[in-house]
Amino acid sequence: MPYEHILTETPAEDVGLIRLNRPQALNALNGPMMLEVYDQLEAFDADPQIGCIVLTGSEKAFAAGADIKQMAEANAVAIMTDDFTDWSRIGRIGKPIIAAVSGWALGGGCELAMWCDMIVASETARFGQPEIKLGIMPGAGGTQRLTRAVGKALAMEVMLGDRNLSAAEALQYGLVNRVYPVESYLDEAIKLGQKIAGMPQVAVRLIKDAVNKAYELSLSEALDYEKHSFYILFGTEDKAEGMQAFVEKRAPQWKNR
Ligand code: CO8
Repeated sequence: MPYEHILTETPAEDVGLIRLNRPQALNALNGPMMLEVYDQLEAFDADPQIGCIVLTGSEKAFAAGADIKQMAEANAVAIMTDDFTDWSRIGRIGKPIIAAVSGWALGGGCELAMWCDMIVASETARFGQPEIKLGIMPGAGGTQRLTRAVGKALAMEVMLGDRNLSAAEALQYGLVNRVYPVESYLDEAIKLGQKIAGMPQVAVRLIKDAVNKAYELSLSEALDYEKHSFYILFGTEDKAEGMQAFVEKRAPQWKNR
């Protein structure tokens, strides 16, 4: 099905790429665009050839936030019932998602990057949550995810004082994984995606899931969750192959089962 607001490709046979594509609005996020993003994330998640997904925008803007022109018309009930507001479909994607961020990642754009599992940034990336200047606040996870990533003091300043973080600051405070020149950040994100896609995929899924549990469960519950996932991997062909390959001093051939 052709999309209107995103572009998709497979730059490597095992990496799926989604590009936000509303350049006239700096990739401002609206309901139809988010539905396309969810649909394509789910399509890549269901595709056995794909091991990792990269979500990107343009060099100028990952996304400059939710579409203010659309939100300007909305009342409380409209915003509550709009497709736009339920981002939980992103949280149900089993494969790792890497955000490749250049330029503006503001408001919902910063939140969308933080829904992803890792962030690779260009040197020009700028992260911020300027919702307060519109009389609102972050609504897609910003108050929680930014705080957990960079700490309370800085998160307060970003959200209350409209302070954007440069790529270097985002790296320093642990919001992003890596920073590259604008010419290479997307290629580097795809290369990281290929590296992950080359790992045994059952373990990849269970590790992603267990790391995310660090945000949702108590430590003892999360440690139990990890242990049970660890036991499950002992029933996989990849566990047998990985250990046999180590003993035989050869590269493993993953079956992803
Ligand atoms: N929404 C709609 N249109 C936008 C947006 C946006 N967020 N950002 C930029 N645009 C449009 C501009 O209106 C302009 O269009 P036009 O040419 O038709 O006037 C075009 O993009 C280019 O923008 P600028 O001319 O402003 O470009 P500049 O380079 O001068 O400035 C900025 C770039 C600084 C990024 C500036 O555009 C800006 O401040 N944008 C708004 C940033 C913002 O406030 N973002 C937060 C929005 S609120 C939000 O994201 C809440 C998320 C809640 C999710 C909740 C789900 C439950």
